[in-house]
Amino acid sequence: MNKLFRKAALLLLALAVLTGCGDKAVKEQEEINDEMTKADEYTTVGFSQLGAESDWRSANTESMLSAFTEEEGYSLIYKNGQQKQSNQITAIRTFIQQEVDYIVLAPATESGWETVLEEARDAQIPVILVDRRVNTSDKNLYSCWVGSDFELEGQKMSAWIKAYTEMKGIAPEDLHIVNIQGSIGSTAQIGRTRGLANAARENGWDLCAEISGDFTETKGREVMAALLKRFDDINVVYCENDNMAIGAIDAIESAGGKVGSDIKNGEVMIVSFDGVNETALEYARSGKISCIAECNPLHGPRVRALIEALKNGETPDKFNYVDEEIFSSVRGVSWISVGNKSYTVKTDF
Ligand code: GYE
Repeated sequence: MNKLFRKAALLLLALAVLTGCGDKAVKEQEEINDEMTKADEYTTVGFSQLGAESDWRSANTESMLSAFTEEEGYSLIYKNGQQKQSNQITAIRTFIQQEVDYIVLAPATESGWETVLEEARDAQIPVILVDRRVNTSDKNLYSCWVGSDFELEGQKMSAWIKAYTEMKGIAPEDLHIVNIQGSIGSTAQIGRTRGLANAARENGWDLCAEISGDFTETKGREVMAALLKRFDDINVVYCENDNMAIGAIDAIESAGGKVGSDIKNGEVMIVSFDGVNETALEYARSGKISCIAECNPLHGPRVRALIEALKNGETPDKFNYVDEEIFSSVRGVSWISVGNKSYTVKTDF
């Protein structure tokens, strides 16, 4: 039905254009023809990406763009929210007007989505969440979600810090940790922050500061420089993504400090999340970054599989978690455990 209306509207537009003249009219006519063919032949998906703040995000966008191709039977409308929820809300409203078949949302923060998701539901367009989540009280405002267990990532990292420092005989109260957080209110920040904060409380670590670096290298550098002025005993920097870790390392080195895992001899230990950026992986191989908790960005085919399931009338699982690893080239900790599960620390990455 929706498609019929759209076709009628497009035909009316086509008539209007045909009564015009010149190159512009011809071009517009071509675009309309194109849109009509696509609406008929392909499954249309509107994808609201939150921004382009990190290498993780670029890899995620790339994965989505290459999963939803015309060869696969899809016409993807991609909108970059430029880190602003208001842009994402506008994008979703545009998708609703365009009568897309599915909406995929990678939300910037968890709150503030009720109204627009209700609008999508009223228009009977299923919404699939990818990466971060929304915290609507009505979970039926979206069909399903796929992404990482961010708190588990934080717990794994904390378990690694605990195992490593215990092995080195460093007393818990001698760990002076700062957390350079991701964008406040995003699921990735909330989970990773909670993982560390709980571990700090349980182990008696000194968590000196938690401050956001918005997941960007520039802010990571700025925030670290400011922290170095405020505290003179920081020996662990927990960066909630690799881009901020790169910035923080730069700030520490520029201030004359040395990064590495030799805390007892004055090195500042850097740990981070993602494992996507090549420089960060190189730093992890050479020891500038002591440990990285992997966060997998390749969700395109996973989201496509969820949409395929919905198209076939199936009900996919509501929450779909991806498996992730932990990388470190620092010797001595070959596995860690969280709850009753253990994870091998990958040294070859
Ligand atoms: O870790 C970070 C990005 O939400 C998992 O967002 C994502 C996070 C990722 O900017 O690099």
